Amino acid sequence: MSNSTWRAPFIVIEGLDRSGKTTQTANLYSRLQDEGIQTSLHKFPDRTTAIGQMINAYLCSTSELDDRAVHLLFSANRWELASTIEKTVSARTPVICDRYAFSGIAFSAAKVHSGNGQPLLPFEWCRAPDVGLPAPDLVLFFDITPEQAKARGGYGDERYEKEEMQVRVREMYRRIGEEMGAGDAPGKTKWVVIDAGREREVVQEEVWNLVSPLVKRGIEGPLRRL
Ligand code: T5A
Ligand code: NA
Repeated sequence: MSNSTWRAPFIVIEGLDRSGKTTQTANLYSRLQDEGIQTSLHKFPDRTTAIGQMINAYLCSTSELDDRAVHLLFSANRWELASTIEKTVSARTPVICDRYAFSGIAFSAAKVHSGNGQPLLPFEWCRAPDVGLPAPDLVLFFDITPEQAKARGGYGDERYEKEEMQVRVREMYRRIGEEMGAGDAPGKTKWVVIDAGREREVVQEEVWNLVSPLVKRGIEGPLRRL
């Protein structure tokens, strides 16, 4: 780019458990590196920080936390990295995140009372703590059916890896995606649904075709906020 005001993009890969996010972010990272493009890769929850360790203990069920408290920890875990993300894209290094605020909303808003099946936390309450975080330029939402996820060896032992939960999470992501719209308007986050139930290589190619032009072109204008 000739203009001196451009910055690098902020790209998020979101999706259901077992949809292949970590596989594809790792692949994307090394493919960009092969082309000489250094990127900054992050994963949420970032289990390495003090807050991340509390989240990890909760997910592994070695600790119990109030649902609101853990929701705020997930958000705080993103705020810990907010200024780093901002500085990195300004310094023209693309940022790629494996999960972000959309996971925060989708998983918390999908929780229900065990007795009556009613939602535990209002959707808008779940959204609030992330308002003001850096907004991604592109979100790739990895969609997969619970049946396809099961075929990948099933869910693990972590707290949210249960089929009924995943069905509700998928519904929440659908709602978030609808609210974002196609996002093709300039200055809006673009939300793209990826059919993540296909072969690794097919998903890989689609991801590459969406991400590489953005990385190579750069973004005009400042990072926006959620
Ligand atoms: N959470 C997270 C919240 O509640 N609030 C928040 O704010 C945030 C950020 C942990 C949990 O935290 C919740 C959401 C989660 O429940 P995590 O650490 O991202 O989040 O979860 P992980 O368990 O690490 O990751 P996932 O289970 O989501 O898996 P991935 O990354 O989607 O999938 P991946 O790449 O590890 O692949 C899963 C398996 O499938 C195979 C892989 O080899 C692997 O065995 N696979 C494929 N198989 C066939 N075809 C393909 N195309 C395949 N791609 C991968
Ligand atoms: Na993962």
